Amino acid sequence: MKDLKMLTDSVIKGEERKTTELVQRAIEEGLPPGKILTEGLIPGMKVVGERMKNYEMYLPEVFLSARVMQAGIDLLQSLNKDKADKIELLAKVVLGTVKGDLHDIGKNLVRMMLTGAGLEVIDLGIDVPPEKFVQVVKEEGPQVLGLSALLTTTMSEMETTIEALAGAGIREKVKVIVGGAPISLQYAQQIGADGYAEDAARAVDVVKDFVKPQ
Ligand code: B1M
Repeated sequence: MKDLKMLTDSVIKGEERKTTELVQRAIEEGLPPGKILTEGLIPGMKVVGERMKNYEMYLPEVFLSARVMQAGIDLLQSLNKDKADKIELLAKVVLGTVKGDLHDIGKNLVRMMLTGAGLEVIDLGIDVPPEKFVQVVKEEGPQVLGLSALLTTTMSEMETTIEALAGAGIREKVKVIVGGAPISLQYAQQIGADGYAEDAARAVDVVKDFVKPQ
């Protein structure tokens, strides 16, 4: 496949079978999964986001594109899993999308990249309330907690979650990394997070830095 534009278009159009076929073909042709993701699938969601903002695409179509994007990511992940199994697990990360927020594509990418990098990830899914994060951090004792938010209306739940960790007396036991489209380094610092990553690849760097032997 000369370029990945066909793949980008199939995400925009919400064509599931075509998308998975193109991802499969790209893999067979030896393209690196990271390239398929960043130059094929993600640009498609970017266009969908712009069209959504301009009222050129509505929720049912956005849902379709999101499902197709996830199918493409799942295929890439199945490829990555084989590699991850051979790597010794570095540390444990609890991950989730905060309360009130149903967006999970970016969070799933973060999970996929962390897993691929040899970390054990406990994914709590979407719409996760602060008390659930606290409970799982207590039970599982992860070194890192990852919070994702895509809405300006839900990003404050990150701060609420950090406060809940402090309230439960476990804030110092876990490093907190935050990310998602409306989040910035400045915001992360403002709410007392330990780290911020702009994308899934950088999230791996930040988490690895957290858990590296001192
Ligand atoms: Co929603 N949505 N959505 N949506 N949606 C956005 C976020 C929006 C920007 C669209 C727009 O208007 N242009 C807008 C938010 C505006 C705002 O808050 N200011 C919006 C809105 C308004 C809404 C609804 C309110 C719409 C409505 O109902 N009227 C509603 C809210 C539902 C809810 O959550 N309660 C809603 C619903 C939906 C769908 C369900 C239809 C669907 C989500 C499906 C799903 O996730 N399973 C959806 C989608 C698909 C989008 C857009 C188009 C794409 C998001 C996405 O998956 N991007 C989005 C527009 C956009 O972002 N361009 C939009 C691709 C993904 C790879 O990127 O998630 O940013 P992203 O993840 C990145 C980084 O952010 C980072 O790494 C990832 C990539 O490497 N990252 C982390 C993410 N989490 C991280 C965690 C980390 C580190 C990095 O550490 C832990």
